[in-house]
Amino acid sequence: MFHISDRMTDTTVASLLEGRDAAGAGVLANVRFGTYGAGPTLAGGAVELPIHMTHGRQHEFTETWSAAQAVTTGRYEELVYAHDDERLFCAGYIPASGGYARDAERAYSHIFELTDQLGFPDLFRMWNYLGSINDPNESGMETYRDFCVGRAEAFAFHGKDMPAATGAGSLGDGLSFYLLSGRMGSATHIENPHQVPAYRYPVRYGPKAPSFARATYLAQAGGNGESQRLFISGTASIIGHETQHVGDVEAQCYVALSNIDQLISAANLERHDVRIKRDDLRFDAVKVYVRRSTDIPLVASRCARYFDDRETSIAYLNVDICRSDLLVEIEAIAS
Ligand code: 3EB
Repeated sequence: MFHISDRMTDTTVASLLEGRDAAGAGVLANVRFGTYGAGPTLAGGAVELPIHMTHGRQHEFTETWSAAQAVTTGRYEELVYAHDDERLFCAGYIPASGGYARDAERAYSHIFELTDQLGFPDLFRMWNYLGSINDPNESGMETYRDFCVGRAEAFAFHGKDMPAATGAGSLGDGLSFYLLSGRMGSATHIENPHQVPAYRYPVRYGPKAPSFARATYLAQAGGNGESQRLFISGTASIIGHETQHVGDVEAQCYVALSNIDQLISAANLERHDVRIKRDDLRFDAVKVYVRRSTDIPLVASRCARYFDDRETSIAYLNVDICRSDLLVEIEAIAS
């Protein structure tokens, strides 16, 4: 259901939710990681969402979410969506203003109304990219913490389980977000025993804790040959709830990768009753967020080794990260 086409190398690498090549099947959405951002639109029967995430056109790429069956599209409040029989893709954009809490709460409430109404109540993955993520809002609160307040209130009010997520900066203004949701009972959320669940972080990281799980496992959809997926959240150099190795990108990269290792260890998968074999897992759709552009070569060499970049597409994005002392954050899909 997913592939990245990288203009620079002209390769297309697939992590298809269907477990087979989706060429010719419909498309739910194209997320364009490029040189500008804008609100989502419906074009040619799919959602289009441009996000300002690259400094130059040579680094642009498109994440394409394919459909397994006929696609239905629509709009609801500030949201634009597309779904097939099994999955809903939904996107939105909130322009920058003095603060995000109220707008984020509204947007997430609309997401829950929409996913419930359309019969895709199980969120399994979300991405939130915020401009000026570490800068203060008009009342002096950091933009990311401000966003977390509204998101947490919506999750609490609607009593929803928190899925795997990425929170990172963008190079533009405003909040660009997109998410995937499935049928009732399709998602299993996973925590890392070495990390305090993000939703239980102490208040020193912000008045409301971040609302996400460390990973979400998406069960096999019935009978169409579709394979299972493990969506790994943006993962950073945090043990317990504390940032490790402030200022040392190599050590942060190492801790982030070992956090992924812990998350997908056989013992942890078993603990969460996820019946996939660690040794059979293959990574795809890896995205690595790097705060300082000069760190990218080092981070890339470490990630290429861990993920085996002959087999896996890895995109490096030079953007800020939610905690100002974090230098690198790594997400992936394992299947
Ligand atoms: C962390 O572990 C690093 O707020 O949605 C990673 C993934 C992070 C998702 C989010 C934040 C989010 O706390 C930051």
